[in-house]
Amino acid sequence: MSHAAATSSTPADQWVPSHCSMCYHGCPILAHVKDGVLVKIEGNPTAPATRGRLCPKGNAGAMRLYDPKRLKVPMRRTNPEKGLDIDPGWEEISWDKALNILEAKLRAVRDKDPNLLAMGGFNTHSWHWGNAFGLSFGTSNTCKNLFSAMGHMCGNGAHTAGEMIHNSMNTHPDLEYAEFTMIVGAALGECYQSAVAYGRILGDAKGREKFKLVVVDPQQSRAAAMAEEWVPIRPATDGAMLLAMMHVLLHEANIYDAHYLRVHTNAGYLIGADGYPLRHAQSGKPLVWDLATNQAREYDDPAIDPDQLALLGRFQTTVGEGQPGFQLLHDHLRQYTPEWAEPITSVSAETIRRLANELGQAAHIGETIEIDGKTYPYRPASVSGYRGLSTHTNALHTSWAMELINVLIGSTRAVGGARAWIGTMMPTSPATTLPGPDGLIFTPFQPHAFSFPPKMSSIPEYFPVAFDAGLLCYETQAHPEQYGNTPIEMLINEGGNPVLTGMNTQSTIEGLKAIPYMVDITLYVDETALFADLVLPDVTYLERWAWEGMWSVEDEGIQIQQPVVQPLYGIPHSADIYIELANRLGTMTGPLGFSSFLNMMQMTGGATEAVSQATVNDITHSYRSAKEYVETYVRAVAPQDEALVWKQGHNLKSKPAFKRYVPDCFGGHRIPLYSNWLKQVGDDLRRNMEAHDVFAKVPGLDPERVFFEYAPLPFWHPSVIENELPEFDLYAINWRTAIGGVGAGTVPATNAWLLEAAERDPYFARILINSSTARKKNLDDGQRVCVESPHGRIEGLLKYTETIHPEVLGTIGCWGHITDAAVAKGRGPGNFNSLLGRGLKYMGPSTLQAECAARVKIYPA
Ligand SMILES: Nc1nc2c(c(=O)[nH]1)N[C@H]1C(S)=C(S)[C@@H](COP(=O)(O)OP(=O)(O)OC[C@H]3O[C@@H](n4cnc5c(=O)[nH]c(N)nc54)[C@H](O)[C@@H]3O)O[C@H]1N2
Ligand SMILES: Nc1nc2c(c(=O)[nH]1)N[C@H]1C(S)=C(S)[C@@H](COP(=O)(O)OP(=O)(O)OC[C@H]3O[C@@H](n4cnc5c(=O)[nH]c(N)nc54)[C@H](O)[C@@H]3O)O[C@H]1N2
Ligand code: SF4
Ligand SMILES: [Mo]
Repeated sequence: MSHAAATSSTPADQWVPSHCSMCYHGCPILAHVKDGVLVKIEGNPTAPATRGRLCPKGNAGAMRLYDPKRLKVPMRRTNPEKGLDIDPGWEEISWDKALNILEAKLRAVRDKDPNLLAMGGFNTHSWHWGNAFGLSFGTSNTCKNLFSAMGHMCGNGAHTAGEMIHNSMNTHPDLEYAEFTMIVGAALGECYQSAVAYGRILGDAKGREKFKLVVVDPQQSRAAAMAEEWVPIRPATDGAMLLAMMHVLLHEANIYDAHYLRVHTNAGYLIGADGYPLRHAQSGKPLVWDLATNQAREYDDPAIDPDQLALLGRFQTTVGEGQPGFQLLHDHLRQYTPEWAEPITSVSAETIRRLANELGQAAHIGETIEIDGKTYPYRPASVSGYRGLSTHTNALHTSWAMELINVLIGSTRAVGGARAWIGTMMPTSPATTLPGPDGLIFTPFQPHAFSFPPKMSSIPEYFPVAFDAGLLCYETQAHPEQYGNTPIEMLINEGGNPVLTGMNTQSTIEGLKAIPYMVDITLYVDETALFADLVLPDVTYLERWAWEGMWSVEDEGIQIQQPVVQPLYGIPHSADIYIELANRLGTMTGPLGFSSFLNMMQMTGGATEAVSQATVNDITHSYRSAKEYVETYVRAVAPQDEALVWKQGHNLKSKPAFKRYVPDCFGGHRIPLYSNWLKQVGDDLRRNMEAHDVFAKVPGLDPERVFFEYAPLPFWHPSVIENELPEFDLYAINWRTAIGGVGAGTVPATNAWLLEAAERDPYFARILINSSTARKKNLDDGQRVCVESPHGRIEGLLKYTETIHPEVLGTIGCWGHITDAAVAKGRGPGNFNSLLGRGLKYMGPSTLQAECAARVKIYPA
C-alpha cells in the first residue's frame, strides 16, 4: 500500500489523501484507487481528531461518485413555463455551447447592471469561487448564501450570539475534561461536530467516572439515549429554561465566577442611564468602580486590583451615575423564576432548579488545572447546543442566554467548559480573538452596512446582524414592492436544493419562478434544478480540487481536496467554468479582479499577511485552474508544511491548550457580558431607517419587529408559532442522524447504499408520535395520517414511540423528492418544510433565522 497524491502518471494501485464532503465536517480520508477506479474510502489515520475512521456517509462516497443518476452533460430548458410538475423540456447541449450562452447572458446583465446577477447556493466546497466571481463581476448579490437554505435554516441565531460573545460561530462542550455537559438541541456524537471525532470523544467521556450528560430535546435523540438525563422540552421554549437557570444561579444559589467576570468580561464596566458605558472625560475609556479606593477608574488602569472591582451596586461618578453591567443582568434576571418557566417549557421548576445547581456546582469555581506545564481555570461544566436551540424566531436571545450561562460560571473557553468552534472568517485556527474597542475582543463578524434602497436581494441592510438571509431572497424576488429591493435578473446557483431544504416550499417556488434566468450547477437534476434555464453538471468532492480552513473544534491546520480519480464524463470543476468566464469577460486581473478576490478568500482562510503579500497578493496574476489555486493556498498558509500537506492531505494538529483556553485564547481582551454593541447596532439602524423614512416606503417591514431584539441583555420572547390557532394542537419537528441527515443530507435520498441502510430502521421516514397522544386521538401504530399546519400538509405512516414529548410529533426533514435523480423519489412523508410559515413573520426579527418548528394537527389520511 502506498500513500501518495494522485499524479498524472497514475500508479495502478494507490491511496490518495483528500477530505470527505458528504457533510461539512470534512473528515480526512484516504481513497483507495485501483487502475483509475475508486474501490474504497477509508479514514485517514494521520488525522488527529478522526483517527482513521469515517461515518456511514463518508463510507458511501463511492456511491455518489459512480451514481448513474448524476447529471452528466449540460442541458437547457426549452419550455419557458416553470413549475414542480412541469416538464422543462431539457435539451442536451455541448459544454462549448453552454459556455457561450452563459457568456452572452452575463454580458447582457452586466451591460444593464451587474447587481442584477446573484451568486447563490454555496456549500462548503464552492464558496470561494462563486463569491469571488460575483465580486469581480461587480454585484453585491453574493457572499451571503443567497437563495439558499444555509445559515438561515441552519444556525443564524447561534452564529450571531456566539460571534458576539466569543468570536465563535457556536459553542461546543470541552468533553475531554467535562464533568457536567448540558446539550440543548444538538445531535451530539452524530452531527454536532463530526460524527466520527465526536462519537469517539463522547465515548471517552462516557467512560469517565465523573461525567454527567444532560440532553434537553423534545425527542430522545441518540445523544439523549446515551445521556444520564433526558429532559423533554416543548419546542422553541429553550430560552425560557436557560434564563430561569441563570436566575437560579444568581438569585438562589449565588453561584458565579466573580474573578472571571471581572478579568475576562466587561461585567464591571459602569453603564449609565442611557444604556451605554460611562466614559472617562479625557480618554473616552469605559469606567469601572474600584472598591479599594472607592472611585471610578478607567477599566484598564493598572492600579486596580481586579478583585476589588465592583460587580454590584450603583455609583456616582463625575460623568454621571452608573451601575456595573453585572448588576443590570442580575436585576434583569429576577423576573425569570423556574416557576415562571415551567408552564412555558413544560419542564418542572424543580428540574430547572436542580439542573442549574448541578451545573453551578460542577463548575468548580476557583479551581485550576495544569496542562502542558501551564495553569488554567478548571470549569468542567457547560451548556451548549445547535439547531434545536437556534432554529426558532427567538433564536438570538435563546442562543445568547446559552452563551451567557457559560460566561456566568466562568466556563467560556475554560478547561472542561465551553469551547469555540470556527470564527466567521473560517481561519485555519478556530476562533482566534483579536483586539477590539474598549478592551473587548474584536469579531470579524461586523454589522452589515446600511444603504437605502438595499443593494442585496436578501436585504441585510435592514437586518445587519443576520448571519445570512438566503431564503428571504425568494420573498423579495417575488414581492419587491413589499421590500424595496430591485429583483435580480439572473441567478447562478451552485449546490443546495432549497425547494426541499428552504422554509415554506411555496415561497421558494414563487421566488424561483420570478427569476428570469437561472443557472444551476449541480450533481443531480433535483427539485430546484427543475426551475433552471440552464443546468450544468458539477464534479463530486472525489473529483475536485479544493481547500478548507478547519471546521473542527479540535484541530488547527489546513487540508486539501484533490481528485482521487479523473473527473467522470469530462465534467469540469465549477472553478474552471468561472475562470473561463472571467477570462472571456475580462474580469480576471486587477485590484477588483477574480484573482484578487480569490486571494482575499485565501486570506480569510488563514494566509498570513506577510506570506500573502509576498506570494498571493499579485493583482496581475491570472489563475489557470482550481489546482493552481489550491497549490498557491497551501504555499501561502503552510509554507513549512507544504510537502506534508501533499503527502497526507493535511497538516492538522490538535489545537494546543494555550490557544484553546483562557487566559491566552482571548489575548488579554474581554468578552461582553453586557452587549452595548448590539444595542448600538439597533440604535444606529433606527437612526438610519428613520432618516430614510424606510418604513413609509417599504410596507413589508414591521417597525415593531425590526428593532425588537436589539437589547443589551437577552430576554424571553415566544416563537411566532405560539400565535397559531389552538386547533393546531401539536408541535412538529425534525432532526438529523449520522446516516439519515437532512440539510447537507438530502444525502441518503440520493445515495442508494445509505437509503438501504436507513430504511432498515423501522422509525426512518415515519411520523413519530408519543403513543399516549396517538391513543387519545384514536390513531393506530402504522396508520396512514395527515399532518397539517396553517401553511401546508404532509402525509405518511404513523409510528408509536415513548421517546418523544407528548405534545410533539417528528419526522424526516428535506424529503419529498419528486425527480428521478433521487433514489428516494416518492418515498416517505413528503416535504416537512411545506409545514413551515413564510416571510419575515416566521423569521427571527434580527437574525432572520427561519422558524423550523410548526404547530400542526393530525388526522387519518
Ligand atoms: N450526519 C450528519 N451530520 C451533519 C449534517 C447532516 O445532515 N448529517 N448536517 C450538518 C449541518 S448543515 C448542520 S447545521 C449540523 C446540525 O447539527 P444539529 O444541530 O446537531 O442537528 P439537528 O438534528 O438538526 O438538531 C439537533 C436536535 O435538535 C432537536 N430539536 C428540535 N427542535 C428543538 C427545540 O425546540 N428545542 C430543543 N432543545 N431541541 C430541539 C432535534 O430533535 C435534534 O435532536 O449538522 C451537520 N452535520
Ligand atoms: N426541514 C429541515 N430543513 C432544513 C434543515 C433541517 O434540519 N430540517 N437543515 C437546514 C440546514 S442546517 C442546512 S445547512 C440546509 C442545507 O440545505 P442545502 O444546501 O440545500 O442542502 P444539502 O442537502 O446540503 O444540499 C443538497 C444539494 O447539494 C447538491 N450537492 C451535493 N454535493 C455537491 C457538489 O459537490 N457540487 C454541487 N454543485 N452540488 C452538490 C446535491 O445534489 C443536492 O441537490 O438545509 C436546511 N433545511
Ligand atoms: S462526519 Fe461523515 S459525512 Fe461528515 S465529513 Fe466526516 S465522514 Fe464525511
Ligand atoms: Mo446547516
